[in-house]
Amino acid sequence: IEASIPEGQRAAWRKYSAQEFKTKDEFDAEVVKHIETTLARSLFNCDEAAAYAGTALAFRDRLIIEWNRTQQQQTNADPKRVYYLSLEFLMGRALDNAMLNTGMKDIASEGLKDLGFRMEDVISQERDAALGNGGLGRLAACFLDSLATLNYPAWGYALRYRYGIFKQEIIDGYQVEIPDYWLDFNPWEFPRHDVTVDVQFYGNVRKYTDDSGKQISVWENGEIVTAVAYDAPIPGYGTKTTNNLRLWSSKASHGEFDFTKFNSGEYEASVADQQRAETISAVLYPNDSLERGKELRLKQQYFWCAASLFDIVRRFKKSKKAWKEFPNQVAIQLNDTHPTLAIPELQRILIDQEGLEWDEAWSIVQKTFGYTNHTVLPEALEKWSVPLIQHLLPRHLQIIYDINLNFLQYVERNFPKERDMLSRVSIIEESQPKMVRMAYLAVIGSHKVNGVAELHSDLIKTTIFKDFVKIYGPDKFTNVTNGITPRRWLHQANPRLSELIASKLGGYDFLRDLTQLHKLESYVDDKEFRKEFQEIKYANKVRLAKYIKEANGISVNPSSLFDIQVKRMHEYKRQQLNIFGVIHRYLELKDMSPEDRKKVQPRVSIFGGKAAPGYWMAKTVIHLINQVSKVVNSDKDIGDALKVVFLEDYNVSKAEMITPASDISEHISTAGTEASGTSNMKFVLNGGLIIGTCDGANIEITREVGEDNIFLFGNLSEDVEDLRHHHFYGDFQLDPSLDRVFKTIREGAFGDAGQFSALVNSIVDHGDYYLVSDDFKSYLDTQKLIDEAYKNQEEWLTKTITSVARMGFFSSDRCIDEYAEMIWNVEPVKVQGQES
Ligand code: GL4
Repeated sequence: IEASIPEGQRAAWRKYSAQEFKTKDEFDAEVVKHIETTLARSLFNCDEAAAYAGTALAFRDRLIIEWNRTQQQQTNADPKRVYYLSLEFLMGRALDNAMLNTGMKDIASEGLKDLGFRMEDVISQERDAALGNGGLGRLAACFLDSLATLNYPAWGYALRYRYGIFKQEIIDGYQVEIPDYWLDFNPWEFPRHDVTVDVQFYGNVRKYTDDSGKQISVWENGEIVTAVAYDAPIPGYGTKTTNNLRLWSSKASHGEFDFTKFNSGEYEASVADQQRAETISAVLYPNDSLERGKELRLKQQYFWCAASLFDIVRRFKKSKKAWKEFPNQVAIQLNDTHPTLAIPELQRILIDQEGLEWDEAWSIVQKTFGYTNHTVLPEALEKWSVPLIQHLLPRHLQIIYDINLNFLQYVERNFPKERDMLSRVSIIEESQPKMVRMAYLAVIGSHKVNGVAELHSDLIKTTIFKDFVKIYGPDKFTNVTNGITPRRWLHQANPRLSELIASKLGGYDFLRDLTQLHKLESYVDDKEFRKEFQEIKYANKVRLAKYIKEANGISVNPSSLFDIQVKRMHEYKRQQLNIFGVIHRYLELKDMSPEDRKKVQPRVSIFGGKAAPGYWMAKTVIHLINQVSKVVNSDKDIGDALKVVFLEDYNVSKAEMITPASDISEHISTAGTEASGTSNMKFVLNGGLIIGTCDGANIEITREVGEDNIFLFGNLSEDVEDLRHHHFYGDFQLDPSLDRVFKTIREGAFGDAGQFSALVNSIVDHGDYYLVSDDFKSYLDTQKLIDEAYKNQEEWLTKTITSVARMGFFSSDRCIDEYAEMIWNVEPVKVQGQES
């Protein structure tokens, strides 16, 4: 029964309906009220943490008013909605974003001043919402910002992990992982204890034939875990739309604990059941681009898919439309293969619960889903063992087998001469044990498949999905090059630059249409503009230098060239290439006379990033960087000519401080391995240049900014296979500079050489899979060019300004509009400010 107040009693509601604060005084009143009541504190014990909490609660109230209004108006309009299913949303902090997106930051700053607090101090109290690993999770967060800003009716669905990505500490040069329990105080979520879904696991399938002769399957005797919804409001920038991110939390289906067991004295057993249920949403798996096939991970995936689909179907059913309308009301985007179980789950709902015929149901499923592939790395392609799925999800396994059977029959009919194609494209890999290939299931169950940058989208068509292009034709496969939200990555991270741009472009419209940046090109020769632009970069470097001093105790000169590589630690991203280059630079400096040393371009090499806890090689690279840092920074001969810094615990809020401070950033993956990269876009948008390989979005960045404004180097992706082949047959010569670097490491210049032998040997003896040696010379040559180019500060400045002006393409708004048009077929819904 819909609970609704009868017309006669609505007057009081309208009169007292919650209002957003509009003035500084109203804001202060809200903050003080929350501090004194919600938080039970007072002006006698209000610290910065309490000021943050009060401010956050004031904004939370504001967002929820807009959220309610948005949901109500979207429900009335009943448009097609987008559901973005992602196991990761790397949101970072919410307060600054909420203040900027609602346009209330200035008012809040003034208000906080009245109450005795500084805005920066208050903002920095917030912990990051770190429900993601790296680029894939951050992309999902940028997409939510764009979806709301562009007024698309869209929901994100994910898990409410109790522990997000671990906190990284560096102890004696080694990474140590600390749990990230982030829910202590989280004002941004709304528990919806009334929105729950019971999710089943295990059990068996009973089949019978009903009176009409129809085969019925019943999945029964399973174990039930309850999903509870927690909602986080997502405000758009400069719009009334506030969308929803729904996070599911798991709990035992019978509530707190089992009273029957409890009363009969089995205390431990009753509590154990409860804990086992809660474990499902307890922790984010900390691997980026790596799948490890753990049962709990599969449970997470199904739990989240089942709860989300139940919710989506429930919403659809309220409209009482026919099932064939489902794909006209619902678009579901699969962020990588992690939510692929949603495909057999929707098929199961339609045939087992709603009584549709297989073919009708399957046609609905295919029209509903779109699948985004984010990597071609083989170790990241998800496969689940058949026995595991059989055990955990017996009905889904049957459905997967039926999907596969229909598909293979289709292939056989259409390609009768290509018998060996059948085993290649089968969803089931005939290994021991058999495995379910999730990417194939995702391709078969979706109407569109996209990669995330042009090169990557081409590569998936010629490698992992080659046969599927033949089967379905090329139109099923498309490209949507990634983007970033300019709200967080320019306006919030670099307020001075944003303000300078606004002053020239006549306001902040460019934040909603980033292509307007092109108008900045006419200021490239404007003396005042150039000076201001350069001063902003310098100030951002000073800010980072100050942080480095506080965090690492290292003094760096802000006039040095800041060279930054911050991202997840991974062999394919080649932080090892960077640090070997740093060692080479160090050796060259040592060779020089003190006079010559004074002539070189001083440089600060800055690293940051987490390694997956089980990724030993990545951890070794972190250790090497820290050892090199120790040696170089304390070498009296070197001074300011070279400093090496490893920044601990790289995360979204740190990225906001680091990104605007680069002169050069490194995006140096082995060609063909980085699907897109997104920090490359952030750095250029903030007036830094790139050293990079011809990989991922670097290629499109080059197309936009021009070849003269980027430092590309290294082998091309089409040559990678050949080069690997040569290594395999020992048919290669180690570059002499790299040889010398290795010799220095082996001699113990950076501590016990044994620690680094596997790293060195992977290149010298074990095939150099990531082609570090092949690209080393070209990398060093390009770094030389950079040193030279940086000496001409005027030309450098021209390059950076020109590049910023040409970055309009890389807004995630452009990306979302492409998805909306090519894949989802959805339209924006304009939300009105006042309730009608
Ligand atoms: C990634 C890619 O590695 C990265 O290049 C891309 O930018 C990102 C978003 O599309 O997705 N894929 C995986 S897996 N992790 C990523 O960060």
